[in-house]
Amino acid sequence: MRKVLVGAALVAAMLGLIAPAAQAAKPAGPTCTIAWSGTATLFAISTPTGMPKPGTAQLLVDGAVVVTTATNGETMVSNPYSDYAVTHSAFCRVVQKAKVLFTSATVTAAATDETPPTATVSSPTNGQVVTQGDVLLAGFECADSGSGIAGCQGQVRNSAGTLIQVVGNGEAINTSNAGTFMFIAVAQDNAGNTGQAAVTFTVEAAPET
Ligand SMILES: [Ca+2]
Repeated sequence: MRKVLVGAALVAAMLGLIAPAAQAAKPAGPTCTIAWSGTATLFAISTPTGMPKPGTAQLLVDGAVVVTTATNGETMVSNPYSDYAVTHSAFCRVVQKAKVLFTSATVTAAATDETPPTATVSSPTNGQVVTQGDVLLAGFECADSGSGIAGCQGQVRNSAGTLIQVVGNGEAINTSNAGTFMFIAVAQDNAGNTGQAAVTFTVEAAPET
């Protein structure tokens, strides 16, 4: 009986010792999380909870540190990642005095470009009138801030919309036939998005001699 009491007392004493220790668990260490936005190829780090000072949350893309500054609770976004041809990997980590305290899970994804390219036409000008046989050079260009331009084509279409000539920038537009035409610059980026710009021009019949 005495031993049992001693044992119970010991258990109670142990609980008394253990319980305060469990309640005083270490505060959550610094963490960072990472997400892939998908459309703009952005990575973000958010809320390194309890981040000590001095310390920084770092974002690494394809093994290279691309963001090194963060304060507690700050969201960090990398520069748009421009290589759309490969799958990228990224993770974040919290570093304090050159020691890595926390490393997040790695996220892998392919960059996507959902922004269409732009096209502009400088020649012909909209509404321009030329005479049959005149020299009329095509002037147009395409631009894309995401995956880059894959194609940039000048198209001459008749009033019914039928394609009658494909021309490159600086090349001559066929003016041998009278009529009203559309000139369309068609841009395509490396992600398959397209954009275009169109003008109309008229070829008047040459005066009879
Ligand atoms: Ca684009």
